[in-house]
Amino acid sequence: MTHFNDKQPVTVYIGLGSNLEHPARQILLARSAIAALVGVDELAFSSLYSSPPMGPQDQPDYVNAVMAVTTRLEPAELLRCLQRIEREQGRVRKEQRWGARTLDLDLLLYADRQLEEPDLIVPHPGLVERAFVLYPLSEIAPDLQVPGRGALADWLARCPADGLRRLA
Ligand code: ROI
Repeated sequence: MTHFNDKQPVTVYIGLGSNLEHPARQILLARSAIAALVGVDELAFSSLYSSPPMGPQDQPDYVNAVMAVTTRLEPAELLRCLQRIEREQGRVRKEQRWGARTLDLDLLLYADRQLEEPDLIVPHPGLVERAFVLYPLSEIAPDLQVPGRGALADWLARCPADGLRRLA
């Protein structure tokens, strides 16, 4: 069953990351899969960025990007769709915390909502601290206010690029 809001579509930001099985290809495949979801429309897509791994260093560099969509899906339902896309692209949950993965899709922001469900915290807790999220997000939404956390631009100004590189 698909649950649509009765209201106007809302804007949502999704973080994409991959460091296995041709990461850039994984990110672009995921972009198409998200844009093809019923009740979801793509608004913007950042450049692709290469970033050194946060967490264990014995894994390849990541490719990261951020996508903006409008949707009528409720947060929990959008999350389920994103998790299905992760699985379809071969995501296997491994033993190691913060290990390599073919695809990671994070629900970063959902309209101006703040959610604290067991399986879904929005805004995403890492958003304001991670260069690989802040830089691509700022590229497509420079004037964003992060609910409960203030202006995105202020977080960006305090965040070193940390080896992040925008890919051609
Ligand atoms: N590191 C980088 N650079 N990019 C990611 O997307 C990313 N995702 C993760 C962990 C393992 C924490 N490290 C990451 O989940």
